[in-house]
Amino acid sequence: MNQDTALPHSAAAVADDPFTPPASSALWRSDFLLGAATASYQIEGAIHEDGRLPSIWDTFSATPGKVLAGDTGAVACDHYHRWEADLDLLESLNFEAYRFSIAWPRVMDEAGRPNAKGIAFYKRLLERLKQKGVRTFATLYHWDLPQHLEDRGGWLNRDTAYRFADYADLMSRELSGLVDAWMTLNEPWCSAYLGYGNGHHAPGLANGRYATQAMHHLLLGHGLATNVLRANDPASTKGIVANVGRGTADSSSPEDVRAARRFEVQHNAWILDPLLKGAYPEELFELWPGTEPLVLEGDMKTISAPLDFLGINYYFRTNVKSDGAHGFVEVPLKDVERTQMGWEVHPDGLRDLLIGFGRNYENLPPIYITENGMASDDRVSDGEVNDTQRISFLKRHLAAVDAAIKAGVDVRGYFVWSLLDNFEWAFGYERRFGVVHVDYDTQVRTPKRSAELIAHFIAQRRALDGA
Ligand code: IFM
Repeated sequence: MNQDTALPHSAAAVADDPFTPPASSALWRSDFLLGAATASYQIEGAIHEDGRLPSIWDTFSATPGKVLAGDTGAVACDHYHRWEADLDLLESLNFEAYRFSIAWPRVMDEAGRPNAKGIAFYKRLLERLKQKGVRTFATLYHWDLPQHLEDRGGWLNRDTAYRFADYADLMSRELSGLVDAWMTLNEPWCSAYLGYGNGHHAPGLANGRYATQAMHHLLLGHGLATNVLRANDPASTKGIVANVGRGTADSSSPEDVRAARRFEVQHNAWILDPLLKGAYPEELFELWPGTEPLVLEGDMKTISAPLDFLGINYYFRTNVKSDGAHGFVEVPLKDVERTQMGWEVHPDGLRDLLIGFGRNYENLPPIYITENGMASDDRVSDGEVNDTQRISFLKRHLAAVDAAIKAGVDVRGYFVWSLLDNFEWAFGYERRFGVVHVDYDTQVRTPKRSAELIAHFIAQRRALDGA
């Protein structure tokens, strides 16, 4: 087992530890999993290697004006070639679990036949994680749809949901026994709304009706894939990951309170209601009249198949007021702490959402916080990165998780976003979310102080546990 003492700057980093949770925190329980997360397109690079096909993000990022500074994922963190060293780094930071995603265009050809070289990459990765005793959380879809499927309509085409189930079938036969937890989709809200509703993400379409139809096919794909995963890999757990947003009202007027509720309907209930209640929230279509998707008989039953866990990604809150009609408009708060993304730091939002989900969904499955973190303009100085805002951010969000657990919500683990600085979609490489700094010219990795403090906390837990 790696000790935190093996870290380059750990003695200095932990001398005045501003991170470790208080003894009363539920996070000291050794069965509360602490992990780090990444996603294929954001770290792998090697987009033309070993038979990988183009994805919608290759196309989108190569389109002028779509991504800041014209950045693309062509090289990213070069993880496809550096995966062994990256897993050694993960281990040296004492992370107990690793959440990563599989690139669909790497593992299947246009006819749906397996691509042995692409599959072998993920097999090697998983086998190495198993050797290291790291729990494996694999996401099937973190936004890199094969371009040939987009050319046939992408998520607007119902057939894509069935192709997704075929892909889940292949992966769960090939990787059975190596994955502890499967996640079908990462953040369907982003795929549907940013991809098809406002065009900020690939494939870059902007139409409200498209967004709801794409969401329906994404969720259908999730339900079909979940059944397949259950049949092929019964020992693993199966879930889905939703990004959730906290909306608060700018005033106590009934209109503003309704606007805040509708913000959360649009961000949260749009996904969680079909999954956990088997129906879309009616208020969604009051907010967006005339956008009801085409739903076939049996779809909602497929979508609401039981989940073993729910992944929750949380980043910030949005303060809103009524738009004078059915919806909401953002009223940015002044004098609040923000991150490099401009997102407000609001840990209470995570606590309140978790407690609210517990009340609203009587069949709420166990929860993992599958992403939480922040971007800052981190620089290496004398070989170190002192990311003080992130340390405080993570500590406060972990305290919010602890508060939710104490209020009765079953939260089983927490993954920091992200292990590495990486390709932050439309913002390219400028926004740094990693607990490990990446120099994109040299590909040198430098653990930030936040990483060292997390490693130190996990080492303390292990020591107490006698591990
Ligand atoms: O980088 C993304 C990730 O891919 C999905 N969730 C939000 C992160 C930060 O924007």
